[in-house]
Amino acid sequence: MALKYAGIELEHREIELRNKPQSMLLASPKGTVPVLCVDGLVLDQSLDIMRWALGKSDPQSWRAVDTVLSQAWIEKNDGPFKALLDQYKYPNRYSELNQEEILGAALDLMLKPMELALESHQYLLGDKLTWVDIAIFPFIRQFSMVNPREFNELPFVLVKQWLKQHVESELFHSVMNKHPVWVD
Ligand SMILES: N[C@@H](CCC(=O)N[C@@H](CS)C(=O)NCC(=O)O)C(=O)O
Repeated sequence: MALKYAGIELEHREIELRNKPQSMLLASPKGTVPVLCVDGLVLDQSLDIMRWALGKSDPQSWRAVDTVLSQAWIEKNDGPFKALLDQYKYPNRYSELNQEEILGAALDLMLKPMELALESHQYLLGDKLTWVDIAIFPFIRQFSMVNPREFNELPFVLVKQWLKQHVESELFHSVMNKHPVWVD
């Protein structure tokens, strides 16, 4: 989304995680997506790719607010919330864990604080959309899709509204089309 927003033209190589092409592993042996190869650089962390793209162009000032608070949201999302999301998404891999406790922990950690933040402003950091909303909403979308009925019954009206806005955005739709799988 950040690359599209910044108007970066790129060659998109869709890969199969089960069958990673050699060219990808040569560029980035860590073997995760996304990977951006540009200007002789290999960026293989989503946030680095976002930062690079916004450094090139940031027409609606997604970076206007870049504070300790932004870092705190991102660290909480990418660390403990991502771990809980995986446990909630793949209960078979974590059969020793209690699903209700995982859900409760995820709500306390992320959804409740988000609802509180959205009570005082439209976006996570204020009344302006920032890169933090864009970096976090795909995780909340995944969370909402694990058990949509359970998610719909949660008392977080504002988080649901916020999520809906992002999922229905033109920008999100414009990057969600399918690509043929790249073969070296
Ligand atoms: N912190 C990395 C995480 C990247 C990551 O773990 N990507 C997953 C897919 S969402 C992946 O490529 N996993 C490798 C695999 O499943 O083989 C980032 O934000 O770029």
